[in-house]
Amino acid sequence: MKLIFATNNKGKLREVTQILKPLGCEVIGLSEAVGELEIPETGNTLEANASIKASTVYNITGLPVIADDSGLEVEALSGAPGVFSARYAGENCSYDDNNRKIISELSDFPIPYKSQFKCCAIFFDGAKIIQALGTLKGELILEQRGKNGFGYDPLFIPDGYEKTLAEMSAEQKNSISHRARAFNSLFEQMKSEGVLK
Ligand code: ITT
Repeated sequence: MKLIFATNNKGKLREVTQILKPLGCEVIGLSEAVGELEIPETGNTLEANASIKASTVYNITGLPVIADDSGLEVEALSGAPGVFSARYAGENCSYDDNNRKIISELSDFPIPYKSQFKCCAIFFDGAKIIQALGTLKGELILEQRGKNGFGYDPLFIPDGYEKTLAEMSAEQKNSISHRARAFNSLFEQMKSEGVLK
């Protein structure tokens, strides 16, 4: 089955392509499917934003779409950056800007810096909407370690591990990540609802 993934995030596209390959799905990114498109994320929740991305791209293409809205919640920061994870340090900021901002804000707090990644994955084909949530709990460190992955990966050590997500291989991150959990669960539901062809 061919699916359009309503994302401009190359890190997400790489991960989800790998997660869905064994399930026989071909994933096409937004730039390949429709060219340049920025979708305003006006929702207050991951679910609302994932749904906005999926329905916007379905309305343009008329093809089955998957989307994900995801973010990092830091306990000491009362759940921030949450839905604002992508632009925590401001519009058009880099991953490095976001990581530096988190480091500077957390330096006033005692360790451990308990946190969790969340991912809301969604499927929409004009008729059916299916949704799944994945979570990964861990702790942040105040120095960036590792070059793999994207976003906050260099600061995040999953519970039960010593490496940051950015020090893990793509396969290892995909075996435990919030995104893999969300998309594997989404596909279980798609199979049982008969939309996976
Ligand atoms: P699209 O909306 O085009 O999919 P985006 O990067 O704007 O791309 P989100 O609005 O869902 O996506 O924001 C997710 C942000 O949360 C992302 O930019 C990272 O900063 C962070 N994030 C999400 N998943 C992550 C992961 O697996 N590792 C590290 N950071 C992650």
